[in-house]
Amino acid sequence: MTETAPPTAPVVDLLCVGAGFSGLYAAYKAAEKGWTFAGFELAPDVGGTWFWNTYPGARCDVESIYYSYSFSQELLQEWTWSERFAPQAEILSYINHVADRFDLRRHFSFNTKVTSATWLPDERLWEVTLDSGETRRGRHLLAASGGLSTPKDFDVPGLENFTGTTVSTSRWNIPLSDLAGKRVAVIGTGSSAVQCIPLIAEVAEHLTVFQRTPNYVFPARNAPLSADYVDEIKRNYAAIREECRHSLGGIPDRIPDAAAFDVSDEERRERYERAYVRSGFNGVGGEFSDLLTDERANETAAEFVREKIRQIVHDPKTAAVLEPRFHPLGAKRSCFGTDYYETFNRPNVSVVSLRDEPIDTMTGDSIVTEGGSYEVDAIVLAIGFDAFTGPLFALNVSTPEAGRLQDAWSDGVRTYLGVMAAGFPNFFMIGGPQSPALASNVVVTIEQAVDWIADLIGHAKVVGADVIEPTAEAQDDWVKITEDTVNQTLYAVADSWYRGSNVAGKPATFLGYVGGVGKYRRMCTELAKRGYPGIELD
Ligand code: FAD
Ligand code: N01
Repeated sequence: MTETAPPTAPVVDLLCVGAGFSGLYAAYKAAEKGWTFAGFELAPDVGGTWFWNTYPGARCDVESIYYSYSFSQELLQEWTWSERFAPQAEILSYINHVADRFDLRRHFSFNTKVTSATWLPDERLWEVTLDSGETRRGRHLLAASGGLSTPKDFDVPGLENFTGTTVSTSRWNIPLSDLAGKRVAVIGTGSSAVQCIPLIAEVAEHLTVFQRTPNYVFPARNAPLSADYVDEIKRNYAAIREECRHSLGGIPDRIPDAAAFDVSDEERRERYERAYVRSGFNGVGGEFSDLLTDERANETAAEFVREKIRQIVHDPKTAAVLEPRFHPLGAKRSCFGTDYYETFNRPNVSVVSLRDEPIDTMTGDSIVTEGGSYEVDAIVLAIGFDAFTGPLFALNVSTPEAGRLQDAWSDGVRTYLGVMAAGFPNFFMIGGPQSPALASNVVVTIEQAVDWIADLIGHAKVVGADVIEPTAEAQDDWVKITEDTVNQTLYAVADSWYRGSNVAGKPATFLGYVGGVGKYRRMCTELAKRGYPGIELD
């Protein structure tokens, strides 16, 4: 459905970019409050991440029963997840169901890209320009544009020479059968690659995985959900979701009762074995209290995973290449796969270590590394995203005084609570950089952000203010809190998209708040109760 706005389109309360989990909940909230809302979505339909990422094997790695909205008890009761980790198509069906159930599509213009957003100080309004050239105006601007929605540039040398099939996981547009009987290369070994590699291996004549940094990959242990289990969850859904809201990562906490060296070597090993069977974010990486703060402790868990790889992978040379050695466990996002390491036992699968032989260039039919030449018919790029700032900078958000957001952030991201930015009045980010989104069940972070922003806008209306803007001091304090928090952890020592190091030239800022969604919620709620100190209302 495409809404064409006439030039005289009315000023709305909320302009919103994006129709994924964030934008849809924002539209729901606006309708609940009786506020006018105009949303714009580049894609032809709702879904965001789950519309775009249709590669084979794509599914969530936060359990479905938590990775979904909690704002409606009726919705929780009427939707039934089929698997522990829902596949992409099921999550997309769910999002479509939500859009229909709450009549949210009517608030959005699809196939519509926002190309710029400019603050008009005299009118105290935002004006967005669309790719059609039309403009729309609104009192507040919501960036619901996603943290992982802008694919990273194809920064692989010589790709333009390659004449075979090229497909990226984040914009997958071919049936898997197109790769059947082909010599396929997958470049990258992050979460997307870990999910698609086993399925591509099943159809390809030969699959060569080009790995730069080996990851810690755990068995997802996906399974159908039994009717009894679903009934039990549904009976307790309200309480379970409340627990998620006050947790560390947006899933029920499993608080470790010991540090890694509080227990004997034997007990530690047994506990890792049990955690490995349990899997998930409360698995091996969450077994002891100091795994994300103490390198020696972390190394015990890392070595446990390396041992597993050596047990699973038959060829010792292949196992050695796959063993993660370049960052602590959990410092980059751990991956969850099905038969990932087992796939490297197949006779038609091999791995090339790009640390030993970087890619030099490509020819029409080969990837040429410093160690050799690999003939392939198809290349799958699983190289990730320009996280958080990619989509935000593409919005070209600007004010006459502060200039463009990308200029204000040229030395690194600076936000207030990951929600607002000093110098950019009435501009709000949902699941933005320096919010807990990066290290959480993102839907929990999104719901909290939308609720808090709506309360703040409601408060401003009550006190008769049109303009909401954080002070530079409050923003400095928040940036310091995010830095101090991450610097106490091993997240600080790894190169990853978490800190922008996957994109050439991107300033290094850790892009999340890792103190936990529960603690963050308490801080935000307290600030609201105190009348929003740190935010100027005019
Ligand atoms: P998105 O879903 O990214 O939606 C943003 C939308 O904004 C997109 O549709 C985009 O087209 C649109 N948009 C952006 N810029 C513009 C513009 N200029 N004009 C118009 N439209 C624009 N998180 C978890 O917590 N658990 C998981 O298991 C999990 N799995 C993931 C798996 C994959 C493959 C990926 C890529 C991410 C995963 N995530 C996961 C993170 C996921 O992105 C979030 O959970 C969540 O879907 C984000 O929702 P959103 O609405 O904020 O952003
Ligand atoms: O991307 P990534 P992703 N040449 O950035 C390599 C979520 N997600 O799409 O580590 C060669 O993690 C790069 O190597 P290195 C989740 O939050 C969740 O897989 O930079 N290689 C790395 O191996 C996740 O963290 C799920 O050395 C290049 C890989 O490509 C986030 O999305 C599923 C390269 C990129 O890994 C991103 O995941 C999918 C180059 N030029 C995604 N550039 C779930 O399971 C990059 N690489 C729920």
